[in-house]
Order: sequence, then C-alpha cells, then structure tokens
Amino acid sequence: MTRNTQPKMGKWTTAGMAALVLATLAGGGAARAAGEKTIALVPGVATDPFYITMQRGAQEEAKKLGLNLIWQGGSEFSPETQIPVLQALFAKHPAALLIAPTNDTALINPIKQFTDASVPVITVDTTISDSSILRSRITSDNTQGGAAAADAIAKFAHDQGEVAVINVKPGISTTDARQKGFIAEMKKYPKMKVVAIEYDDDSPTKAFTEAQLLLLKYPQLKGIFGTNVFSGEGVGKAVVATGKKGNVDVIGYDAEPDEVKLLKDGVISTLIIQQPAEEGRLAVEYANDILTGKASLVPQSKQLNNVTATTQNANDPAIAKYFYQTQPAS
Ligand code: T6T
Repeated sequence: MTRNTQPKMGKWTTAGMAALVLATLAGGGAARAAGEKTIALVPGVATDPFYITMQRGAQEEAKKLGLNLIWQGGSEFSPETQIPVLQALFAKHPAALLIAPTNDTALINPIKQFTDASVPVITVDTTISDSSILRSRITSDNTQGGAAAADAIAKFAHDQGEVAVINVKPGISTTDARQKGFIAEMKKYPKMKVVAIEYDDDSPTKAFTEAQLLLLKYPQLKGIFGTNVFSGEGVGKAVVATGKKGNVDVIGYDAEPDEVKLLKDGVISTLIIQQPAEEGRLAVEYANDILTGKASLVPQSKQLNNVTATTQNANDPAIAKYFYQTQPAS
C-alpha cells in the first residue's frame, strides 16, 4: 500500500480568490431590521458546490426566521485560509457561528475564541475532536457512505480483485470516516485487496494525475473510490483519459455537475450523495432555537442519511433533486 501527501491548490483557485472577495454575502442586502440577529456560516471552502448548496438551505431558513446570515469562506479547504476568515468574523460579533472546520484539531482554538465569548457554535458537515465546546454537530453518515462505496465496487468486481482510494487529506472528520468505513467494509470480501490510498489535497487535477498513475501501476485494478467532489471528478476523468471506462468502476461522493455528467455517461457508476441544504437549514434552525430560549430542543448531534445515485437512476427526479447547486442564494 502506498500513501502520498503533497500540498497543492485546487482548480478553483483563480475563481476562489475572486470568490473569497465575493463570498461575503450578508443575507438579503437590504437594510437590516432593527434587532435582527446576525449569524455566520463559514464553509470548508466557499466555491465548492456542496457548501454552496448548504448556504442555500441556510439562507432560506434564515429568511423564514428573520435572521441575517453572513456567508464567508476561504478559497481553499485549509486551516490557513479558514482561520483568518474566522478572525475577521469575530470582530463582527455574530450572535452564533455555524462552521465546517477544515481540520479536526487546528480549528479548536480559533473556535474557542467564539465560545469563550459566549457565542454558541454549531459544526456542520465536518467537526472538531473536542466536541465539549460545541452546542451541536450536524453531519451525514460518512461511515455508511464509505461502506456503501465498498459494497458497490465489490459487486462490480464479483467480490475479487484490487481496489484503491483517493482521499482529500488526513484530519478531515468526514472524509477520514468515509475511508475508514470503506476499509472496514472491504474486509468482508477476502478476495479483494486495497492496494493504495492517495491524497489529492482537494484538487481534481491532482486526483486525475494520481488516478492515472494508479491505473498504470495496477493494470488489473477493478475500482477506485473518490471520497469527495473533487476526488470523484478527477478519478472519473482519468478513467476516461486512459480508456478504462467499463473496466474500472468509479464510486464518487457528492453530486456537483461534472460528477453528475460522469455518472450519466456511465464513467462513475455510483454517487453517495449528502443533503447539504438540509444540514444548512437545520444549523440555522438550531441557532435560532438557542438564541430564542429553546436550547433544550437542540440535539448534541444530528446525522443525516445519504442518497445513492447510480447511472441507472440518475434521471429520476426523486434522485436528481439532491444534485448540488453552483450558485449561492442572496
Ligand atoms: O464531501 C464534501 C464534504 O462533506 C467534505 O467534508 C469535504 O468535501 C466536500 O465538501 C465535497 O467537496
């Protein structure tokens, strides 16, 4: 088994920089009503369709509850970009903070700055290893998602052969759990072997290159699991570029437009889709409960189910409604 972790920026960089400037949406633009509370939502990265879809659910709920929602995020999925965003936000005194931490330890102290100032903090999607300072943690069933990916590849491979994983980077609670769930489930198939785990630093370009190298190094490879939006996209494109469509199964996570196209084209056979809009909506609902004296209604943690899309059901409206958006709501 080989492991590879080198830093690199994602394809959204240029857009990301622009987005960093743009991704400071203070809900509704109109003059804030007197006494209207302001809450902040900080994504893992501002330009990722997963978090943009989360913003849409959060904004809809904020409007309904008469809350002002600040949406502010960095240009890449990293503590180095996210921590300065948090520091700038702290000066704005939000009444509550909703955040997808980009690392499970590096974000503990920056978040503590808020909780020490009695600002309630709720994590959405990812979380930190010290949950004692949090009011709630909202996420999806990442372990189940990883296991479902393993079962899908095993079915494609008739329970035998070599497989690989392309993940983001260690220290992200969600994708770490997906990898763990995948590895644990693969153990149920004694004739299957995980020959490699690679990290793409949230870059589809890097995922593409790594997948190409894996397909060269392991010509008998039966399948690759890409653990998030950018991994799945890069792996799918590498399978096309190497002419391995149909011979190598690709299981992706999430549902941004490029991945959905690869799913419909039969390059990716299965997508494990989350419910980011509902995660965002719930986070705002919980923040409002805390700010309006109904904290007892807020659970310590909430886990949402995944939706499994396949090439066969990709055009079914009951599945397509979970596909991610690419434009934030104002
Ligand atoms: O898969 C999602 C999210 O759940 C994960 O924590 C990070 O990557 C995504 O945002 C997709 O890019």
